[in-house]
Amino acid sequence: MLIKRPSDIPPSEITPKGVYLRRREFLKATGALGLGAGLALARPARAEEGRGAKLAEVRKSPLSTMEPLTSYKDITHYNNFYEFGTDKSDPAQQAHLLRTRPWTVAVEGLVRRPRVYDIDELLKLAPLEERIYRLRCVEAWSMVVPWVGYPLSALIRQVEPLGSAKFVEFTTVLRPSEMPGQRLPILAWPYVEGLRLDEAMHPLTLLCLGLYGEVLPNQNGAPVRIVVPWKYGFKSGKSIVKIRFTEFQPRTSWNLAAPHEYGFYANVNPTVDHPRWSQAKERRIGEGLFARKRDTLMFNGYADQVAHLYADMDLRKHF
Ligand SMILES: Nc1nc2c(c(=O)[nH]1)N[C@H]1C(S)=C(S)[C@@H](COP(=O)(O)O)O[C@H]1N2
Ligand SMILES: [Mo]
Repeated sequence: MLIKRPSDIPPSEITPKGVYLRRREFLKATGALGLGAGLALARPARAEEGRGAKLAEVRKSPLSTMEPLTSYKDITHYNNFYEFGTDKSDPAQQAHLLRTRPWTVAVEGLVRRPRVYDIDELLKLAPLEERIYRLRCVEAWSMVVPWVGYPLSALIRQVEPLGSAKFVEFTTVLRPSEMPGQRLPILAWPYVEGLRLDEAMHPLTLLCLGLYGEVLPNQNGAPVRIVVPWKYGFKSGKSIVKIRFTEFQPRTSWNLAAPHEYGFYANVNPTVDHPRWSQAKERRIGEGLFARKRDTLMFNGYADQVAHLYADMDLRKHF
């Protein structure tokens, strides 16, 4: 999101100079370790070498959208995962560097039963469901993704939040040796996101372990990520290692980087523009740059299920 432009304008025309410079530095940083763009191109990206392991016993959810799915190829090759670089194509090239096993997630803070979960425990904690959700990025594009996971509430119930817990903070793994973007001051690493406890408990909020019936590809946040379908994509932290319950609103990476542009709530809202572009419409990835844009829907189309969470809030103020 540091590339502050609508995605359908060629970067050469509009990319701010600072971003160009950062990108050059990024290539230098990765190049110095033999991981530069040239080499990465010479070697096939992991996502093309084969698909992930199939997940067994995945039920279909009635909460899925019926819209046509974005292709596996687009979902895995058009990514925001700044730990692997700021270009949409960087994560598919670089994310194989991340070792996703062994992996644990510490669940801590204001809970009665804090616990460290192994990824294999998380895979079995609740029945896996396929949930087809729209994903709306703050950059005014969208996709339709068949996620696999289960409601985050299943995990939250196990740890028993205390009455004082009002927010949940999600922290991505900090591993600069495997995540070249973390060697650069792109964001305050590790990536941190957060939700209010009632948002985290909402049945639409997923603890996500897969897509297209398979384990999550690294570039989509393996081995475990959050998916909050009514909020802009940046609220859904990838490759998380910590879930912490707090009394006060967490300090999140994007909100710290640019508080006037990326609010804590970040609910998809066509009537509240980003300071530098409209949020009224979106481009659906895979339809081509010249396809007609779609109208962005309030709460990304999930208003019936989630509007009540914000009944007394001014969504212009709490954007
Ligand atoms: N750790 C981490 N999580 C992240 C991001 C990131 O850069 N780092 N990008 C966010 C943004 S802006 C979006 S749109 C979604 C993209 O998810 P996808 O690549 O699986 O479509 O991931 C979100 N989660
Ligand atoms: Mo995004």
